[in-house]
Amino acid sequence: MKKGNKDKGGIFQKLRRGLAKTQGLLVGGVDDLLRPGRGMDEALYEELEEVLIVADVGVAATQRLIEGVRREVKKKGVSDAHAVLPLLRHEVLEILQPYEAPLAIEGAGANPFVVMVIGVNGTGKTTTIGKLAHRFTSQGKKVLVAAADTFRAAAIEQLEIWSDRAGADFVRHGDGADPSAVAFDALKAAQARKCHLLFIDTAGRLHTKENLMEELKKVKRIIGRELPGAPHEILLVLDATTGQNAVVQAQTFHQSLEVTGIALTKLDGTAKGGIIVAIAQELGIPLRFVGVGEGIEDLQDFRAEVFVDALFSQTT
Ligand SMILES: Nc1nc2c(ncn2[C@@H]2O[C@H](COP(=O)(O)OP(=O)(O)OP(=O)(O)O)[C@@H](O)[C@H]2O)c(=O)[nH]1
Ligand SMILES: [Mg+2]
Repeated sequence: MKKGNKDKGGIFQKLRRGLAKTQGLLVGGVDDLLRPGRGMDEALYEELEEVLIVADVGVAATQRLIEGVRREVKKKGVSDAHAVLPLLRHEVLEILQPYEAPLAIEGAGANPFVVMVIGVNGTGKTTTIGKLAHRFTSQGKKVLVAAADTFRAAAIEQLEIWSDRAGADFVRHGDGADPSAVAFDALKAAQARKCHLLFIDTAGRLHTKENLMEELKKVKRIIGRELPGAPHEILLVLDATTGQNAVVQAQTFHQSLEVTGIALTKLDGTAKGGIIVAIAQELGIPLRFVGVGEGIEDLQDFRAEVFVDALFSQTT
Protein backbone atom coordinates (compact mmCIF):
# COMPACT_ATOMS: atom_id res chain seq x y z
CA MET A 1 0.00 0.00 0.00
CA LYS A 2 1.15 3.49 -0.85
CA LYS A 3 1.68 5.78 2.11
CA GLY A 4 -0.50 8.46 0.52
CA ASN A 5 -3.46 6.14 0.53
CA LYS A 6 -2.98 5.26 4.16
CA ASP A 7 -3.09 8.95 4.96
CA LYS A 8 -6.47 9.35 3.34
CA GLY A 9 -7.64 7.15 6.21
CA GLY A 10 -11.40 7.00 6.23
CA ILE A 11 -12.01 6.90 2.50
CA PHE A 12 -9.39 4.25 1.84
CA GLN A 13 -10.46 2.11 4.78
CA LYS A 14 -14.08 2.30 3.72
CA LEU A 15 -13.19 1.23 0.20
CA ARG A 16 -11.04 -1.56 1.55
CA ARG A 17 -13.80 -2.79 3.81
CA GLY A 18 -16.25 -2.52 0.91
CA LEU A 19 -14.02 -4.64 -1.26
CA ALA A 20 -13.42 -7.32 1.38
CA LYS A 21 -15.56 -10.00 -0.30
CA THR A 22 -14.18 -9.31 -3.75
CA GLN A 23 -10.72 -9.41 -2.30
CA GLY A 24 -11.44 -12.75 -0.64
CA LEU A 25 -12.54 -14.28 -3.92
CA LEU A 26 -10.14 -12.64 -6.33
CA VAL A 27 -6.95 -11.87 -4.46
CA GLY A 28 -7.50 -14.64 -1.91
CA GLY A 29 -7.99 -17.14 -4.73
CA VAL A 30 -4.95 -15.91 -6.61
CA ASP A 31 -2.89 -15.89 -3.44
CA ASP A 32 -3.63 -19.57 -2.88
CA LEU A 33 -2.25 -20.37 -6.32
CA LEU A 34 0.76 -18.16 -6.08
CA ARG A 35 2.36 -19.83 -3.10
CA PRO A 36 5.99 -19.09 -2.41
CA GLY A 37 8.12 -21.90 -3.74
CA ARG A 38 5.72 -22.93 -6.48
CA GLY A 39 7.36 -22.91 -9.90
CA MET A 40 5.96 -21.36 -13.06
CA ASP A 41 4.09 -23.89 -15.18
CA GLU A 42 1.22 -24.00 -17.64
CA ALA A 43 -1.21 -25.30 -15.01
CA LEU A 44 -0.64 -22.16 -13.00
CA TYR A 45 -1.83 -19.94 -15.85
CA GLU A 46 -4.89 -22.12 -16.32
CA GLU A 47 -5.74 -21.94 -12.63
CA LEU A 48 -5.18 -18.20 -12.60
CA GLU A 49 -7.51 -17.84 -15.56
CA GLU A 50 -10.17 -19.80 -13.73
CA VAL A 51 -9.95 -17.63 -10.62
CA LEU A 52 -10.25 -14.45 -12.70
CA ILE A 53 -13.29 -15.74 -14.58
CA VAL A 54 -15.02 -16.82 -11.35
CA ALA A 55 -14.31 -13.36 -9.92
CA ASP A 56 -16.32 -11.79 -12.79
CA VAL A 57 -13.33 -10.13 -14.43
CA GLY A 58 -14.75 -11.22 -17.79
CA VAL A 59 -13.25 -13.22 -20.64
CA ALA A 60 -11.58 -10.37 -22.54
CA ALA A 61 -9.92 -8.81 -19.49
CA THR A 62 -8.87 -12.25 -18.22
CA GLN A 63 -7.12 -13.00 -21.52
CA ARG A 64 -5.40 -9.65 -21.40
CA LEU A 65 -4.29 -10.14 -17.80
CA ILE A 66 -2.92 -13.61 -18.47
CA GLU A 67 -1.05 -12.40 -21.55
CA GLY A 68 0.33 -9.44 -19.63
CA VAL A 69 1.50 -11.64 -16.78
CA ARG A 70 3.09 -14.14 -19.19
CA ARG A 71 4.94 -11.33 -20.93
CA GLU A 72 6.27 -9.88 -17.69
CA VAL A 73 7.19 -13.29 -16.28
CA LYS A 74 9.26 -13.92 -19.39
CA LYS A 75 10.79 -10.46 -19.45
CA LYS A 76 11.73 -10.50 -15.79
CA GLY A 77 12.72 -14.15 -15.72
CA VAL A 78 10.33 -14.88 -12.85
CA SER A 79 10.60 -18.44 -11.63
CA ASP A 80 8.67 -18.31 -8.37
CA ALA A 81 4.89 -18.07 -8.49
CA HIS A 82 4.81 -15.73 -5.54
CA ALA A 83 6.37 -12.98 -7.66
CA VAL A 84 3.32 -13.02 -9.96
CA LEU A 85 0.94 -11.21 -7.63
CA PRO A 86 2.52 -7.75 -8.02
CA LEU A 87 2.64 -8.34 -11.78
CA LEU A 88 -1.08 -9.09 -11.76
CA ARG A 89 -1.76 -6.03 -9.67
CA HIS A 90 0.10 -3.92 -12.21
CA GLU A 91 -1.81 -5.41 -15.15
CA VAL A 92 -5.15 -4.76 -13.43
CA LEU A 93 -4.10 -1.16 -12.87
CA GLU A 94 -3.19 -0.83 -16.55
CA ILE A 95 -6.73 -1.82 -17.51
CA LEU A 96 -8.44 0.47 -15.00
CA GLN A 97 -6.24 3.56 -15.19
CA PRO A 98 -7.45 4.95 -18.54
CA TYR A 99 -11.02 5.02 -17.24
CA GLU A 100 -10.30 7.05 -14.13
CA ALA A 101 -12.10 10.29 -14.94
CA PRO A 102 -13.90 11.98 -12.04
CA LEU A 103 -16.84 14.16 -12.98
CA ALA A 104 -15.62 17.70 -13.63
CA ILE A 105 -18.32 20.33 -13.42
CA GLU A 106 -16.00 23.30 -13.10
CA GLY A 107 -14.93 24.80 -16.38
CA ALA A 108 -17.85 23.28 -18.23
CA GLY A 109 -19.37 26.76 -18.28
CA ALA A 110 -22.77 25.17 -17.90
CA ASN A 111 -25.64 26.88 -16.13
CA PRO A 112 -26.74 24.53 -14.80
CA PHE A 113 -24.55 21.46 -15.32
CA VAL A 114 -27.14 18.79 -16.10
CA VAL A 115 -26.65 15.17 -15.06
CA MET A 116 -29.17 12.67 -16.36
CA VAL A 117 -29.05 9.49 -14.32
CA ILE A 118 -30.10 6.24 -15.98
CA GLY A 119 -29.99 2.50 -15.33
CA VAL A 120 -32.22 -0.51 -14.79
CA ASN A 121 -34.43 -0.62 -11.72
CA GLY A 122 -32.82 -1.11 -8.36
CA THR A 123 -29.25 -0.37 -9.42
CA GLY A 124 -29.04 2.64 -7.10
CA LYS A 125 -29.92 5.66 -9.25
CA THR A 126 -31.95 7.50 -6.63
CA THR A 127 -29.48 6.75 -3.85
CA THR A 128 -26.56 7.87 -6.00
CA ILE A 129 -28.33 11.15 -6.81
CA GLY A 130 -28.89 11.67 -3.07
CA LYS A 131 -25.21 11.10 -2.35
CA LEU A 132 -24.11 13.36 -5.19
CA ALA A 133 -26.55 16.13 -4.27
CA HIS A 134 -25.15 16.00 -0.74
CA ARG A 135 -21.58 16.13 -1.99
CA PHE A 136 -22.19 19.23 -4.09
CA THR A 137 -24.36 21.11 -1.58
CA SER A 138 -21.58 20.47 0.96
CA GLN A 139 -19.24 22.24 -1.44
CA GLY A 140 -21.55 25.24 -1.46
CA LYS A 141 -23.18 24.45 -4.80
CA LYS A 142 -26.84 25.08 -5.46
CA VAL A 143 -28.39 21.81 -6.56
CA LEU A 144 -31.79 20.93 -7.98
CA VAL A 145 -33.09 17.39 -8.18
CA ALA A 146 -35.81 16.38 -10.65
CA ALA A 147 -38.14 13.43 -10.14
CA ALA A 148 -38.45 12.26 -13.74
CA ASP A 149 -39.00 8.69 -12.57
CA THR A 150 -42.76 9.02 -12.44
CA PHE A 151 -43.35 5.30 -12.77
CA ARG A 152 -44.34 4.85 -9.13
CA ALA A 153 -45.23 7.31 -6.36
CA ALA A 154 -42.77 5.81 -3.89
CA ALA A 155 -39.90 6.65 -6.23
CA ILE A 156 -40.78 10.36 -6.12
CA GLU A 157 -41.06 10.35 -2.33
CA GLN A 158 -37.81 8.46 -1.91
CA LEU A 159 -36.02 11.04 -4.03
CA GLU A 160 -37.62 13.90 -2.12
CA ILE A 161 -36.33 12.50 1.17
CA TRP A 162 -32.80 12.29 -0.24
CA SER A 163 -33.11 15.76 -1.70
CA ASP A 164 -34.20 17.20 1.67
CA ARG A 165 -31.34 15.49 3.45
CA ALA A 166 -28.90 16.92 0.95
CA GLY A 167 -30.38 20.42 1.19
CA ALA A 168 -31.18 20.47 -2.53
CA ASP A 169 -34.18 21.97 -4.32
CA PHE A 170 -36.71 19.53 -5.67
CA VAL A 171 -39.08 19.50 -8.66
CA ARG A 172 -41.80 16.93 -9.13
CA HIS A 173 -45.07 16.34 -10.93
CA GLY A 174 -47.72 13.77 -10.07
CA ASP A 175 -47.40 10.00 -10.49
CA GLY A 176 -47.48 8.89 -14.08
CA ALA A 177 -46.60 12.34 -15.40
CA ASP A 178 -44.55 12.71 -18.57
CA PRO A 179 -40.87 12.43 -17.54
CA SER A 180 -39.85 14.92 -20.23
CA ALA A 181 -42.26 17.51 -18.84
CA VAL A 182 -40.73 17.10 -15.37
CA ALA A 183 -37.23 17.44 -16.81
CA PHE A 184 -38.27 20.53 -18.79
CA ASP A 185 -39.80 22.25 -15.75
CA ALA A 186 -36.83 21.31 -13.60
CA LEU A 187 -34.42 22.82 -16.10
CA LYS A 188 -36.43 26.05 -16.24
CA ALA A 189 -36.50 26.17 -12.42
CA ALA A 190 -32.77 25.46 -12.19
CA GLN A 191 -32.03 28.25 -14.66
CA ALA A 192 -34.35 30.72 -12.89
CA ARG A 193 -32.85 29.89 -9.49
CA LYS A 194 -29.30 29.96 -10.84
CA CYS A 195 -28.52 26.43 -9.72
CA HIS A 196 -25.08 25.03 -10.45
CA LEU A 197 -26.30 21.51 -10.93
CA LEU A 198 -29.41 19.65 -11.99
CA PHE A 199 -29.77 15.93 -11.39
CA ILE A 200 -32.52 14.12 -13.27
CA ASP A 201 -33.69 10.81 -11.82
CA THR A 202 -35.24 8.48 -14.38
CA ALA A 203 -37.25 5.28 -14.37
CA GLY A 204 -35.44 1.99 -14.45
CA ARG A 205 -37.86 -0.48 -15.82
CA LEU A 206 -36.21 -3.22 -17.77
CA HIS A 207 -33.98 -2.10 -20.59
CA THR A 208 -35.42 -4.81 -22.80
CA LYS A 209 -38.60 -2.75 -23.05
CA GLU A 210 -38.06 -0.58 -26.06
CA ASN A 211 -40.29 2.21 -24.72
CA LEU A 212 -37.98 2.93 -21.80
CA MET A 213 -35.16 3.79 -24.20
CA GLU A 214 -37.51 5.95 -26.24
CA GLU A 215 -38.68 7.75 -23.12
CA LEU A 216 -35.12 8.40 -22.00
CA LYS A 217 -34.10 9.60 -25.45
CA LYS A 218 -36.97 12.06 -25.37
CA VAL A 219 -35.86 13.45 -21.99
CA LYS A 220 -32.35 13.84 -23.36
CA ARG A 221 -33.59 15.52 -26.54
CA ILE A 222 -35.80 18.02 -24.74
CA ILE A 223 -33.07 18.99 -22.30
CA GLY A 224 -30.67 19.44 -25.21
CA ARG A 225 -33.16 21.57 -27.09
CA GLU A 226 -33.65 23.92 -24.15
CA LEU A 227 -30.01 24.10 -23.16
CA PRO A 228 -27.53 23.34 -25.95
CA GLY A 229 -24.83 20.96 -24.77
CA ALA A 230 -27.05 19.49 -22.06
CA PRO A 231 -27.28 16.97 -20.56
CA HIS A 232 -23.60 17.37 -19.84
CA GLU A 233 -23.41 13.96 -18.26
CA ILE A 234 -25.39 10.80 -18.93
CA LEU A 235 -24.50 8.83 -15.83
CA LEU A 236 -25.26 5.13 -16.03
CA VAL A 237 -25.69 3.43 -12.67
CA LEU A 238 -24.66 -0.22 -12.61
CA ASP A 239 -25.08 -2.64 -9.71
CA ALA A 240 -21.88 -4.61 -9.06
CA THR A 241 -23.84 -7.50 -7.55
CA THR A 242 -25.29 -8.31 -10.98
CA GLY A 243 -21.85 -9.26 -12.31
CA GLN A 244 -21.66 -9.81 -16.08
CA ASN A 245 -25.23 -8.57 -16.53
CA ALA A 246 -23.98 -5.10 -15.77
CA VAL A 247 -21.85 -5.16 -18.91
CA VAL A 248 -24.81 -6.23 -21.04
CA GLN A 249 -27.00 -3.50 -19.56
CA ALA A 250 -24.33 -0.91 -20.22
CA GLN A 251 -24.04 -1.91 -23.87
CA THR A 252 -27.80 -1.55 -24.34
CA PHE A 253 -27.98 1.85 -22.66
CA HIS A 254 -24.87 3.09 -24.40
CA GLN A 255 -26.24 2.23 -27.84
CA SER A 256 -29.38 4.27 -27.26
CA LEU A 257 -28.14 7.14 -25.13
CA GLU A 258 -24.37 7.54 -25.41
CA VAL A 259 -23.42 7.13 -21.80
CA THR A 260 -20.68 9.52 -20.67
CA GLY A 261 -19.89 8.06 -17.26
CA ILE A 262 -20.54 5.08 -15.00
CA ALA A 263 -21.29 4.81 -11.30
CA LEU A 264 -20.73 1.27 -10.05
CA THR A 265 -22.76 0.72 -6.88
CA LYS A 266 -22.99 -1.91 -4.13
CA LEU A 267 -19.35 -2.91 -4.26
CA ASP A 268 -19.74 -3.47 -0.54
CA GLY A 269 -21.22 -6.81 0.27
CA THR A 270 -20.52 -8.45 -3.08
CA ALA A 271 -17.73 -10.74 -4.22
CA LYS A 272 -18.40 -9.68 -7.81
CA GLY A 273 -16.37 -6.46 -7.65
CA GLY A 274 -14.04 -7.90 -10.31
CA ILE A 275 -16.73 -6.74 -12.73
CA ILE A 276 -15.12 -3.31 -12.63
CA VAL A 277 -12.23 -4.73 -14.65
CA ALA A 278 -14.64 -6.16 -17.25
CA ILE A 279 -16.44 -2.82 -17.41
CA ALA A 280 -13.20 -0.95 -18.07
CA GLN A 281 -11.97 -3.48 -20.60
CA GLU A 282 -15.19 -3.97 -22.54
CA LEU A 283 -17.07 -0.68 -22.48
CA GLY A 284 -14.57 2.13 -22.88
CA ILE A 285 -16.70 4.48 -20.77
CA PRO A 286 -15.20 6.63 -17.98
CA LEU A 287 -15.68 5.24 -14.48
CA ARG A 288 -16.77 8.15 -12.35
CA PHE A 289 -17.96 6.79 -9.02
CA VAL A 290 -18.02 3.70 -6.84
CA GLY A 291 -20.74 3.06 -4.28
CA VAL A 292 -19.59 1.41 -1.07
CA GLY A 293 -22.68 1.55 1.13
CA GLU A 294 -26.17 2.92 1.61
CA GLY A 295 -25.19 6.02 3.56
CA ILE A 296 -25.01 9.56 2.19
CA GLU A 297 -21.20 9.58 2.37
CA ASP A 298 -20.80 6.18 0.75
CA LEU A 299 -19.93 7.29 -2.76
CA GLN A 300 -16.35 7.83 -3.86
CA ASP A 301 -14.64 9.13 -6.96
CA PHE A 302 -13.14 6.18 -8.76
CA ARG A 303 -9.35 6.31 -8.43
CA ALA A 304 -7.65 3.41 -10.16
CA GLU A 305 -4.53 3.30 -8.02
CA VAL A 306 -6.44 3.66 -4.75
CA PHE A 307 -8.89 1.00 -5.90
CA VAL A 308 -6.16 -1.48 -6.80
CA ASP A 309 -4.32 -0.74 -3.55
CA ALA A 310 -7.50 -1.40 -1.58
CA LEU A 311 -8.12 -4.61 -3.49
CA PHE A 312 -4.61 -5.98 -3.08
CA SER A 313 -3.79 -4.35 0.24
CA GLN A 314 -3.72 -7.35 2.55
CA THR A 315 -1.50 -9.44 0.36
CA THR A 316 1.03 -7.09 -1.16
N1 LIG B 1 -24.93 -1.69 -0.04
C1 LIG B 1 -25.22 -0.74 -0.93
N2 LIG B 1 -26.50 -0.52 -1.25
C2 LIG B 1 -26.77 0.44 -2.16
C3 LIG B 1 -25.75 1.20 -2.79
N3 LIG B 1 -26.35 2.04 -3.65
C4 LIG B 1 -27.68 1.82 -3.56
N4 LIG B 1 -27.95 0.85 -2.65
C5 LIG B 1 -29.25 0.29 -2.25
O1 LIG B 1 -29.88 -0.29 -3.38
C6 LIG B 1 -31.29 -0.19 -3.26
C7 LIG B 1 -31.86 0.40 -4.54
O2 LIG B 1 -31.41 1.73 -4.64
P1 LIG B 1 -32.23 2.87 -5.39
O3 LIG B 1 -31.42 4.10 -5.30
O4 LIG B 1 -33.62 2.91 -4.92
O5 LIG B 1 -32.19 2.28 -6.87
P2 LIG B 1 -32.91 2.86 -8.16
O6 LIG B 1 -31.99 2.56 -9.30
O7 LIG B 1 -33.29 4.26 -7.96
O8 LIG B 1 -34.19 1.92 -8.26
P3 LIG B 1 -35.57 2.20 -9.04
O9 LIG B 1 -36.02 3.57 -8.67
O10 LIG B 1 -36.47 1.12 -8.56
O11 LIG B 1 -35.27 2.06 -10.49
C8 LIG B 1 -31.55 0.65 -2.01
O12 LIG B 1 -31.88 -0.21 -0.95
C9 LIG B 1 -30.21 1.34 -1.75
O13 LIG B 1 -30.00 1.63 -0.40
C10 LIG B 1 -24.38 0.91 -2.45
O14 LIG B 1 -23.41 1.49 -2.94
N5 LIG B 1 -24.19 -0.07 -1.51
MG1 LIG C 1 -35.08 5.21 -8.10
